[in-house]
Amino acid sequence: MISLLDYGAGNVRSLRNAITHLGFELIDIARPDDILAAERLIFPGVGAFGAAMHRLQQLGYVEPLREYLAAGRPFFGICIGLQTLFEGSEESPGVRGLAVIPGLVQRFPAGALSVPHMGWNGLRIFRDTALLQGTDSDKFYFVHSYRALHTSENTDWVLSETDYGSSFVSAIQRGHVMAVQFHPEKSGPRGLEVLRRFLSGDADAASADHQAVPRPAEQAAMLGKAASAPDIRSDTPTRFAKRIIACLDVRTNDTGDLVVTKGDQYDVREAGAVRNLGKPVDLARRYYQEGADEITFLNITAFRDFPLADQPMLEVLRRTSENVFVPLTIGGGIRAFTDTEGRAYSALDVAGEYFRSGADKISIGSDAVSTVQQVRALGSGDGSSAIEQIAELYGNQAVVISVDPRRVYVMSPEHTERQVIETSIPGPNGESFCWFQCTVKGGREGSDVDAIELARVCERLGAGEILLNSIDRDGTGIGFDLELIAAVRSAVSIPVIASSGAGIPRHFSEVFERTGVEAALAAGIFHRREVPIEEVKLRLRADGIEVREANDGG
Ligand code: 1PR
Repeated sequence: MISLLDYGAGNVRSLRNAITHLGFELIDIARPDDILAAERLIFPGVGAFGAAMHRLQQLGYVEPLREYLAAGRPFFGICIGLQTLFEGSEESPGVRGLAVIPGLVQRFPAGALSVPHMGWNGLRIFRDTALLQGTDSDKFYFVHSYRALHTSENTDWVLSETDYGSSFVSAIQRGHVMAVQFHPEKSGPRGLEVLRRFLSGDADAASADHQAVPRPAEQAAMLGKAASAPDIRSDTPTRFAKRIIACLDVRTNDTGDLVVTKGDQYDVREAGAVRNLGKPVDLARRYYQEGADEITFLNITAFRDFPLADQPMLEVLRRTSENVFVPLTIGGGIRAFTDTEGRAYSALDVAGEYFRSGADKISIGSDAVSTVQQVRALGSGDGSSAIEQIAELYGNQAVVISVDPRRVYVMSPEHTERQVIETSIPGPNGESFCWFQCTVKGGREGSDVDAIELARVCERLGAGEILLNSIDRDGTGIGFDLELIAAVRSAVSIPVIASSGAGIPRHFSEVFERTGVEAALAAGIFHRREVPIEEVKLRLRADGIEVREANDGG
């Protein structure tokens, strides 16, 4: 029996699904006594370090947890569940962690690499353990802005490090107490196997220097003692992979079925009818098996109706998360709403329902444009926007901004106040300058906001990633709009997903080589089976671009 310590923030549904999928039964910790009564305890920390510790304090869980850990009983922490084992974190100064492991968790420094560290990376394994045995060449899904560092004082705990700029602690184990910075429940079959080893007890006794967690006195002594040399297995740096994302534009067709559709420059109708390219749950499952690193659903007509009334869409998410174990993003209609009976819902209510149904990230389109217009008028954010509220509660990494820009050509930069680029693709009247106008409601309306301003402001408000479409390129198959993508990529330090226009595998290499984006997304070529995901990854690998093995799907 597995006990789950879920304090109700973020998407724990995937972890529940993963545990059930692996054939284990699960009970929830509902009161402090349940912790000491647990046989095996799993702690998927979610959200910010301080919020997690406050919640544990409020619930009276801190002392029983410390006691459980001090007794060296089976424990598995995930992400913040690893970080809270340390003494504290720069994320929440003054908040004490569980302090089982010496050291402070620190933010990734600003620099060439985007923060959060979001995507698939490897493990450099230090000790021979059953938990991570044979995973040297595998990749796992990480998403975090803070990380624990390996020091001489905590070296006895460190199982593996991962490199992102510099190296950080990606897994720890001492006796039956273990934790990982990555998300095994989002890391495909390889991640599920790591989870299974904990759940089954196979990982318990396998550490070469298998020891119980030290009692506080021993711990104090240990803090002062010289570090023992780690049993280093490899000194090859781990390599962060570029992500390939399959996107499913979903809407109800004219006969009332929820279908995956695909537009040409956002027009999804052919001979008057909505194109039907398949069923959302089946297609998502297929892309998981074919090696997609992430799946995105866009509810493309959600701007018309109240999205929480759209139960089939929520059902799609619930069913997909039962057997798709890579990150899921959902977009469409995330904004405040008043229903026909006058009941008001906040964007947080809408997002919360998506997270509870299995989404790891939500994507905000039209509402981001009005937010930027408001911020312009006010001079700064006032905490009331969907972006700020969702990022505050669920973390920046959970908020993606979906941008739907189209080119607006001008004769010279003086002809507009927007951020203009000089373009190598001249306009209809020979113009050699353009700006990228953000549209709303699925490209139906323009705005006075340009894509660069939008990306910058949303990053400031707390967004964790930009999904950058292009109406000009959508469905054309002629390649990504490299000028647009390079301009937005260089304007922000959060990850950017290039989208729209992929036609052949080489387009993916090109967008990574020429713009430095972290991920590339495609729809049409995958839906029509013109280019399998595996072929894209083979091309990328041949061009020297790091990717996760395409056949890792399960
Ligand atoms: O504005 O918050 O309700 O969100 C609506 C979301 O729906 C936005 O993310 C918007 O991009 C999306 N959307 C709205 N209408 C359409 C449409 O196509 N009529 N789809 C639409 C956007 C673009 C990509 C597409 C890529 C790759 N689709 O998702 O998958 O362009 O396509 P390709 O590889 O075939 O070229 P809100």
